[in-house]
Amino acid sequence: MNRTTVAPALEAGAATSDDALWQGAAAVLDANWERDHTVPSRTLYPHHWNWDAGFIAVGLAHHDPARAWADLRSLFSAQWIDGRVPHIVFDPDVSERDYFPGPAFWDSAAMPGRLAGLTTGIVQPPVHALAVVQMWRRAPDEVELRWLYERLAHQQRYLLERRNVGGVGLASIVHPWESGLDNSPSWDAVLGAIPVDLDMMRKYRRQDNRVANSDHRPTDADYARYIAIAANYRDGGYLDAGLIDRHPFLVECPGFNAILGAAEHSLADLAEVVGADPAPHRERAARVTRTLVDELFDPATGMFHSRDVRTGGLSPARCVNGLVPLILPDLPTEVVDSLVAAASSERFGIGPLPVPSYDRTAGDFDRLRYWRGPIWINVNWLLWQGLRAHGREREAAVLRDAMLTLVRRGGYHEYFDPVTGDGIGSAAFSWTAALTMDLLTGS
Ligand code: 9WN
Repeated sequence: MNRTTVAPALEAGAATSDDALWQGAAAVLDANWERDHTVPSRTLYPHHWNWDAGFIAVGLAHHDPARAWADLRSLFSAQWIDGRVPHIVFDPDVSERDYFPGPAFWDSAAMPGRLAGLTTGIVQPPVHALAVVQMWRRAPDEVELRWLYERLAHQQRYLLERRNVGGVGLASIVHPWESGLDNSPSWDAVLGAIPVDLDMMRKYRRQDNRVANSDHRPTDADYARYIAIAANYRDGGYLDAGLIDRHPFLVECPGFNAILGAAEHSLADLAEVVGADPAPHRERAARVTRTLVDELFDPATGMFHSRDVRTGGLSPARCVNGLVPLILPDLPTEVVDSLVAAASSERFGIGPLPVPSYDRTAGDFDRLRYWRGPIWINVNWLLWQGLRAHGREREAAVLRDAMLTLVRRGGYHEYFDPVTGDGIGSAAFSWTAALTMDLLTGS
């Protein structure tokens, strides 16, 4: 891509002051607040989403800390008995027609493992402990921290034990939605082996394509597979025992597992505050880091790749989740160097734009379709955290400027065109607003 073509366009919004940017972000978070939680966007996502809540809490910690604590309390109130935190907690006041697949499809009310609320039965990356460390630093609330600490630790146990499907000590995701990177090329090889039943989609009505541009969203074939995989997990009672023999999608995602490892580091810090033993958290964190490097790092590409647990094969695709392990503080220096080199190369290129979700040089790089090219602020924020954790201040500063420039010009969009920097998707997206606040404070 010709970098010089994007720069003039990006300058167009340079006049927006930091103060105005902050106020705009606060307005998005206020408008998206609903009783006891924040919705990701009023148009497309009218419920309470799992990893969104973590990123949103980072921003709320600056803007309205009581709401940050309340948002996570409400999410974790829907934690299942086994420790899983559902990827969506449905708002009972929102019509079934407003989001598909909704509560009727997931049928969680019939599941003995569910404690409260109408939810899905799948999870998302456990970013919440990272957020709680920041909330504690800015607005400590001991009662809330103690309540959350137990539940955060329970979430970790669920993921590290019950989801250790491959047996090496990494968590498997059982659905692309669990990664948060729904239609990333990371899953193409695994999904390609699952038959598509487009007839099944006739039974259902996709709501996303009515609200959003269908050129941006996953295709119908992708969606048919998503529904089939979710139905298979649901029909097995959302149980994890024996998945290897009966479930078609089992993947070790480097982004998901890096967040899982980073969460153990955060829990070690929080354990010290609540008087628990931090050592087991640090040991688990070190184990996840080691295993990730041993199992999912490919020295030939210099980055991490997802693995199909059923075949043992690594995905050849170079996707942004392969850079996310940078957030692990105990990553070996040569791996850090290699990830920073990959993130700075023409494939991803930090600055003048942030990092796209997929290798720019790949033949199937797609500027518009969700996680197959566009820029997302949440994963870039994770990379920013990682760069700073490893003392890569110069790259961190460039990335921070690139993110702020994008939002200053395009608004608090859900994602951004990786060529022009234009904002696309929902225009008032909560995590973009929340993380903008964090970037503005620079801490
Ligand atoms: C399915 C809410 C969620 C994010 C995901 C993003 C998108 C949902 C969808 O929106 O996924 O969970 O309907 O496409 O990919 O990361 O959590 O913002």
